[in-house]
Amino acid sequence: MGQGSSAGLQVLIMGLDSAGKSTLVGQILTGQTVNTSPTVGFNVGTLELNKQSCLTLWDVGGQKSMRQNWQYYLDGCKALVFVVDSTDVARIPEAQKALKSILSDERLRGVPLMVLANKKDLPNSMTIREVSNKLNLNSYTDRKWEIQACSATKGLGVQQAFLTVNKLIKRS
Ligand code: G3D
Ligand code: MG
Repeated sequence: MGQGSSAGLQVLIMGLDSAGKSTLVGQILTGQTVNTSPTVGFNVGTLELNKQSCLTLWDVGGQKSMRQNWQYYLDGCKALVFVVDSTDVARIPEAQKALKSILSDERLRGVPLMVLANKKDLPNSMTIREVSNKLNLNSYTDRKWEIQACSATKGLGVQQAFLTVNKLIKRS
């Protein structure tokens, strides 16, 4: 991502395809549930939290074929938001591997991590404790991280999530 592309702090939104990344970004930027289609390339938008804080959100496509492109967005990244479909028990090992792989990149050293256990409106969604265990978050001792549940479609926990992201950046 280019340094001069925006004034905001660069925040990367990642996760497997269908986790709800584009819905989340649509919800926080417009306050509405937007129709999404599988993201090809990326979506970008600027979120003004308050007079002092402005986040530039990069929503990068999560399909397997896109993941090799993730590395191009890492320069200048101030926080990583990793979105998980908390109803998708079958794919959480894949999410764990994808997260581990991104975080092993030198450019993300010390960059804070926000994990969002999305789709909490659905029955059978895993608790944040379960998601946290399955993603092995306790192993990430060399960066600040947080996990919260949210529902991107209902807008639950979404505002709170980005306020936390901002705090993590300020403290990192
Ligand atoms: P992605 O950008 O991570 O690939 P999308 O994911 O934002 O495109 O969302 C994938 C699907 O999950 C969409 O459904 C979307 O409506 C749904 N979704 C996203 N967030 C939530 C949530 O919090 N709760 C529920 N119940 N569904 C959610 P479709 O049907 O369009 O594929
Ligand atoms: Mg998408």
